[in-house]
Amino acid sequence: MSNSVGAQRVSVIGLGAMGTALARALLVAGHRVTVWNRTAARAEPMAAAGAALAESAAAAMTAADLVILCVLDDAAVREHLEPAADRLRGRTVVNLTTTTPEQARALGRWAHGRGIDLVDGGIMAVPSMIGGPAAFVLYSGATAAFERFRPVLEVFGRAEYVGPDFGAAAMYDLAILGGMYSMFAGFRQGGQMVRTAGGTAAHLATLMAPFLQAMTAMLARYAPGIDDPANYVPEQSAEFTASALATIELAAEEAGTGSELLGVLLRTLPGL
Ligand code: FVH
Repeated sequence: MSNSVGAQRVSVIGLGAMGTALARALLVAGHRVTVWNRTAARAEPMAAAGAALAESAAAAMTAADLVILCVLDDAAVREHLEPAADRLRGRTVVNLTTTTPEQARALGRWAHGRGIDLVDGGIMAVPSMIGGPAAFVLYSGATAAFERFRPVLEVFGRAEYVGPDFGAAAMYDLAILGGMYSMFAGFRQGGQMVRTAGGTAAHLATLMAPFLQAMTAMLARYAPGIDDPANYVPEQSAEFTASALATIELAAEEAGTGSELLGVLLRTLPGL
């Protein structure tokens, strides 16, 4: 056992790539795990690893005090939770399915009205990272239920509780992913640009990665510009930022690589 609360009865519904990794981590930590997956064959490896197979999603929900869902989307979550509302009363449901904040809030209101403790989660890891040092999971919603099961949830990775608003974990999750995709879009733009100068995206990656890593320190310094813009004094003025972006936009146009991304940045980024 890797946690101090002893073995807990935990059910995992959904054994895709991520649900399987979660169930495995729970087994490794010594918990009594019941699993269910829509396609039964996909659950067999987990049975071989020591999990109990439930005959239905409803049976999995009554087999544990803590029920974890990790299925495709909000519709799949609803499909299984709604008919099981009576069985779930008094239990904790942790939904690790990616949904929007509003979907998470609607599910939270639904659960609250039926005496179910809902904790919504956003997994900041790919399946192979689960249980490893770099994985972390954002949680929000029912505070006491989260604290009660925190030692169990920590087997997946660091557990970051971001508040009682059911939608908060999804909001942070999607905000972080938005930052990640913006970085990839910038790299794609840059890769296309350096190729017109005889370079390669592979070489650019070796140069851009350490620079961007150093720039991440700027996020915390820039945060007051978003949290408290009236009192924020930028280190780099709006004029400087606009001029830098206009130069990159012009270079992209000269290179013939398309410059839509820079246009968006010019419209959205004030001084840093
Ligand atoms: N994989 C990842 O890296 C990301 C990391 C961040 C969080 N996501 C979210 O986790 C949810 C599940 O993702 P997954 O990677 O496990 O996805 P799949 O391997 O495609 O498995 C999907 C499972 O969902 C089941 N499923 C789909 N529709 C239904 C339904 N209507 N009723 C019941 N289960 C359903 C599917 O079952 P089956 O196809 O095997 O029968 C799989 O178990 C997801 O929200 C990610 O955004 C993962």
